[in-house]
Amino acid sequence: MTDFAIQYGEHVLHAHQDGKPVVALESTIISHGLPHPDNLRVAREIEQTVRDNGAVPATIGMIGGQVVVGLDGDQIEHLALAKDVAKLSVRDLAIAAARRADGATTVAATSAIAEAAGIRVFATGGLGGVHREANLTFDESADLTELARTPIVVVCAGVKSILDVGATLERLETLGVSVAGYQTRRFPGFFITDGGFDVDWQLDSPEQVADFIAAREAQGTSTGALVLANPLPTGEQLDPALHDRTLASGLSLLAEENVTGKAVTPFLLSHFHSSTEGKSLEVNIRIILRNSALAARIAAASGKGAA
Ligand code: PSU
Ligand code: MN
Repeated sequence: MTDFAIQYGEHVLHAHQDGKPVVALESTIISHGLPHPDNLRVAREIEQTVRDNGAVPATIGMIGGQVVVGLDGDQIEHLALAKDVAKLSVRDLAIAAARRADGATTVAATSAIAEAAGIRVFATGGLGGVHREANLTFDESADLTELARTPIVVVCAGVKSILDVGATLERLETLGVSVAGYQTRRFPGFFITDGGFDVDWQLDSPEQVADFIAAREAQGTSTGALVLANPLPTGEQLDPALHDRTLASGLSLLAEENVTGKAVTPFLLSHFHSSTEGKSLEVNIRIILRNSALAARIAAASGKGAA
């Protein structure tokens, strides 16, 4: 009989024992969000950035049906380079385990696993959300519903601009997910600094975010996550005109090639990376590294990265 319980990497076990802060990291970004071979290099840089900012990285994924919190170097390399890595949302986790699959976890699955592992802070690039024309396709990422029931802090650059940002913000409100800008009231659009919408709250320091975590626990009134939106400085964003052109061509290709379901996000990201001559990739990498650094500082400030 296989033991399906969550396995922990040694560095994460040690962090738990020593009471060191831990930051959860997802693996879908690595296997499906970034092109080979940059993805492996970036996965390592993300972990190093977390360490440089005072926390222990726990990259989460599935190896041979086993959920691992704190993949080791070889396991990360495997998920980055292997061809048959499944994209796992929460609903896929147990099926993939039964199939002894290798899989990369989305924001939804990573959040659920991190919460089960007592990790309070999670860094990613951009959330999934409500897709454009979702009124016809019903395509809304399970990231949103999972964040409604998982008390974790997700540091991200808003939602990907390939989505309907306004509709996603509305859904986050309905679902009771807390949303705050980091040092801003403008909600970012991932590749671009300003996604076109205000948010109600702004948090200004890792200590303020740590206070949010303490207050939510003390109040006991919310089961939802905090989406902490950390925009790129305008000088580092993807040129908005290039962004809009690329998005338009990506959306028509999507329709032409009839891409649907969980293939949509990887398809559009890869279209961006190939048709901007690597510019969007550079921006994507900067986003992830900045979010990882901030998440590490939050985990350190809260002293509750590991419960
Ligand atoms: N953000 C990125 N790159 C990605 C993703 C987000 O910068 O690859 C992934 C995340 O894992 C997110 C998922 O949870 O895309 C959302 O996919 P979907 O829209 O199919 O739920
Ligand atoms: Mn979807």
